Amino acid sequence: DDAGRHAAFEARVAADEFIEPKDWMPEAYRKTLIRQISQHAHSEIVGMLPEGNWLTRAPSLRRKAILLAKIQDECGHGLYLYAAAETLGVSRDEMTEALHAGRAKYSTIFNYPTLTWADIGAIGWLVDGAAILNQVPLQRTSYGPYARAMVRICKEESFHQRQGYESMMQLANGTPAQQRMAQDALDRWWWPSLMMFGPPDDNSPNSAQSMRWRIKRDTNDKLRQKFIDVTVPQAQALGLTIPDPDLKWNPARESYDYGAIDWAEFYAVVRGEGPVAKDRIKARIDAWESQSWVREAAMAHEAKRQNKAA
Ligand code: FAQ
Repeated sequence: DDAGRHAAFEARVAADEFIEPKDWMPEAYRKTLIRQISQHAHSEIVGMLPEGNWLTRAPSLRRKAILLAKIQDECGHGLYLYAAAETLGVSRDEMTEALHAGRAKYSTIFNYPTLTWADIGAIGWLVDGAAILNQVPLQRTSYGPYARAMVRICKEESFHQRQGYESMMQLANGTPAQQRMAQDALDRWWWPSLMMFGPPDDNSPNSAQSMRWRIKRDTNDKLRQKFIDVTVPQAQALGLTIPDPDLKWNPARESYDYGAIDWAEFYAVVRGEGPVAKDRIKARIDAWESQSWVREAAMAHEAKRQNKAA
């Protein structure tokens, strides 16, 4: 009966077993996973746009090759994640439709513009750095296909973070103009990066249930603090200043205290009011429409192949 299946499900989750696509699961568990995984997939795909903005203007062949590879990795991450969400009974087309119609969310961070080349380094260092901290625990999330997708994604994000930091090192040790550019990028990306972890725990409606179901393995605030603690020494090593006058080591907590995050800005961006939110969705819709011939050609080719086989 339903109560029995429910209890068995809860016991398996509590024992850290993976739940697989054909296993029974509560409808709310399925829904919250579709929500989180599809948002995550959309973030990877929309996340290609700010970086794509600099592809034709990368300062050297080496930097261009690295950036191309990184953007292609993000596309691959989106594909693994869409495939993981599809195992829960939602189609790729439904998810795409929801994104284009403004019904699906994607990370707030990708609604900010990439104004200079240093932003590409800052994204690798800070945005991929934040993404890794959030995603390493997700390798042990309770839904098997999501957890397995995260393993490869984390390996690639780790390379992305390193290349971003290396690029920042070059700028931070460069000419005064390059140093100013690096500092300006840190100034603009620092606070939005902290917002990637989501609202504070006491204002995070999904956290309690997602933690109980072991979809999330750590809370938003805990991961945000961890990110700050690992990133501050990295900024110091670059000789850059984190734009937070209240940032201070707290020996009792063995962590950094930090200043107030502008949550009004966060919620405005979540509502779709980010600086370049409209351009991002327009770019996705334009790509979907102008590339429809590729999908049609692939379908026609497959139909021909099947005819031949028959
Ligand atoms: N942006 O109750 P909670 C990347 C929403 S990394 C937009 O705390 P939850 C790599 C939240 O959905 C970025 N919305 O929610 C890359 C919820 O609304 P809903 C993607 C946000 O789910 C690097 C409401 O606020 N990573 O792409 C945000 O328990 C470079 C209440 O929040 C992931 O998606 C936000 N920042 O915790 C690519 C990681 N924060 O859905 C290219 C997986 C919260 O009820 C270049 N996701 N909201 O309508 C997660 O870990 C979680 O979903 C959280 C949010 C932690 C993001």
